[in-house]
Amino acid sequence: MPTPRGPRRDPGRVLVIIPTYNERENLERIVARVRAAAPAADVLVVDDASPDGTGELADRLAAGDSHVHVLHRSGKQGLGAAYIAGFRWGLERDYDVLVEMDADGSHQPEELPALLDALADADLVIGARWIPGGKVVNWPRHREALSRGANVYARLMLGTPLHDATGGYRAFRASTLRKIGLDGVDSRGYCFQIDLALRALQEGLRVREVPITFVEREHGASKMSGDIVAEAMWKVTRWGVRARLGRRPGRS
Ligand SMILES: Nc1nc2c(ncn2[C@@H]2O[C@H](COP(=O)(O)OP(=O)(O)O)[C@@H](O)[C@H]2O)c(=O)[nH]1
Ligand SMILES: [Mg+2]
Repeated sequence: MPTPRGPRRDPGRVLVIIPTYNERENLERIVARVRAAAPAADVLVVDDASPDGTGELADRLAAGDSHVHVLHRSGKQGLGAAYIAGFRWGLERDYDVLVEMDADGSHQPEELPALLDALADADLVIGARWIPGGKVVNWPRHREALSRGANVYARLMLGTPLHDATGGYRAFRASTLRKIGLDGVDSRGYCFQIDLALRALQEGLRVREVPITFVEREHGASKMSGDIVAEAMWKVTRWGVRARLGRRPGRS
């Protein structure tokens, strides 16, 4: 049986946003995989002036393919800020769906059609590792324990139904991003993902998790650090405490 290509239902115009910081060894392959898995989608690489030349490589890929675009930023400002800039770029150009995807191959483009299909009856779809059918490949034990633990903590503290609120493989309807508003979002790495999911839930939007297989990067190094983990723990705790005091959580 031939491999099905693209989503079963037409999701409208799709923009896959790929933030990059020193991903020269990964970029060409991930863009090619996205183009093969979802040929109708456009790609936006958001590069923070990577010293390794990722931005120039992105320009070369864009020059050879009208579906590929590049947004250059002046310096490393974090994953959350890169996504906000990418979302704004896409909303200004009237895309219907905005997808978050890492450059390092952890989020498999071949699973994108399943995320887009799930968006048919959801406003935000999160590719989830910690639900039945979800997996991680090549993750050290300590990383898995940290991610699972952080997600249990966030779920209990915030009272959400989510099992992978830190997951960064996501499809948003444009209307979802417009509704939650991007102006007040200042969270960075993992907290950025929790923050957006929480805002969507607070707006009464439909957030669905679909299982994915997350594959740890083979090339390059992770940019996440201890203070990004600490930010997530601290903010989740603060939001949870505020919610218990009857105030609206999710805002700084
Ligand atoms: N533009 C931009 N991209 C970033 C930044 N920090 C991380 N990224 C990208 O975000 C994605 C996820 O980062 P990664 O280091 O793989 O995080 P991990 O998977 O949690 O270890 C990768 O594509 C990174 O290149 C940043 O400050 N700016
Ligand atoms: Mg990664």
